[in-house]
Amino acid sequence: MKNQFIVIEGIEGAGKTTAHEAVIAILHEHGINNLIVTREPGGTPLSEKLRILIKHGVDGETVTDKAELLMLYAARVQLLENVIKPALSRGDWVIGDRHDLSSLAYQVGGRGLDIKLVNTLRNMVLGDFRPDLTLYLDVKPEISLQRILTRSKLDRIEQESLCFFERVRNYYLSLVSGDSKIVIIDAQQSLYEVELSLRKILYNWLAGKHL
Ligand code: T5A
Repeated sequence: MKNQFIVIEGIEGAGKTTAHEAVIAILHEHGINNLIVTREPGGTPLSEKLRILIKHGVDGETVTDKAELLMLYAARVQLLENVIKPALSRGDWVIGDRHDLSSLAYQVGGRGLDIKLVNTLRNMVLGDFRPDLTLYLDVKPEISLQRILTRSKLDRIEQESLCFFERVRNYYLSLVSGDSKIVIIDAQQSLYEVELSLRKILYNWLAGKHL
């Protein structure tokens, strides 16, 4: 199999960071060592600055939903053109912590922005570039938010209501069904069981079997 772009998606506390490590280990077991990891928003010097603005805003000023969307796509196009596409051209594998699906789930599903606006921006910025495989970790917000409550300080988006994360999750679920390049994983299982699921999916996928 030629090098691929694999993305891990899900709401806060779904276990993406943990899954990332499992995916890398599984690829190593297949002799795939030429890989890079990315995160969104972030992953380039400019995108990391935008990440701070997206997550924390600026004191005394409301971040509008449209400004949030534009910052996310500015960060994404920097990462795509300066890191992801060059890596894929070199023959490296790319493992992404979030990509474009997050904007549909959070900005359309969560914030309620018009899908036509997001699709127009998406087509202009990304064209037809899409991940080869997306692993969507599905978990109820009431469970995942419990997992992140131990953090000392929640950021601007993490402070959103349970209803917001329910809308995000429902939108994810609506996008996942019917897309053969997105696989859903039950992230309410134990960490061990999630890793077993990832292992099974990736072994089949790498062997070219239908998912
Ligand atoms: N955003 C991002 C948008 O709104 N639109 C976009 O287009 C994009 C790209 C990014 C923020 O930006 C928003 C979404 C986000 O709000 P971030 O810090 O990168 O910010 O946030 P997340 O990506 O959500 O990262 P988190 O760390 O919050 O979630 P993870 O990575 O899914 O969770 P993880 O792996 O760190 O696990 C959290 C805790 O839960 C435990 C772990 O051990 C850890 O302690 N855990 C489990 N415990 C029991 N059972 C399991 N199965 C567990 N899985 C994990």
